[in-house]
Amino acid sequence: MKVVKLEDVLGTDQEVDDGNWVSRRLIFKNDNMGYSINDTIIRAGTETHIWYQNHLESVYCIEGEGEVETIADGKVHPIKADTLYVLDKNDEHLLRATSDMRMVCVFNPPLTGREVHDENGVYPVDNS
Ligand code: 9YT
Repeated sequence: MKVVKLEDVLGTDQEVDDGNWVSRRLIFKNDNMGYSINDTIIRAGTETHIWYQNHLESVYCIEGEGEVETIADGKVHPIKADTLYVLDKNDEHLLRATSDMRMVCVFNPPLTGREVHDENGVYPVDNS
């Protein structure tokens, strides 16, 4: 087994800053677990368009407050600590943070570790 500490990821290339958010990538594809896990901070006052067409993602909020608007139905889902949202239909959405939000993000298939969003809020499919 292995133990991964956030402090060992900070300041390395496993810490990916996309402006609206900074994603600390704890395990990813090379760990061969079939999923990846990030500890991500969504910065206060931001709105991010996200549409993971190639990945399923579950997001557990452990700090902060904000909301998710699902584009297909226009529903707004308040998110705060101890709330999990599950993008089980590759849902296109807008993520808005009222305060800094700390999220535990699980991706299937796993991220390679270096992804940032493209202009449509998508991470590319990894065929390697
Ligand atoms: C919650 C969310 O999807 N934020 C965007 C960043 C992404 N989850 C990541 O790579 O950690």
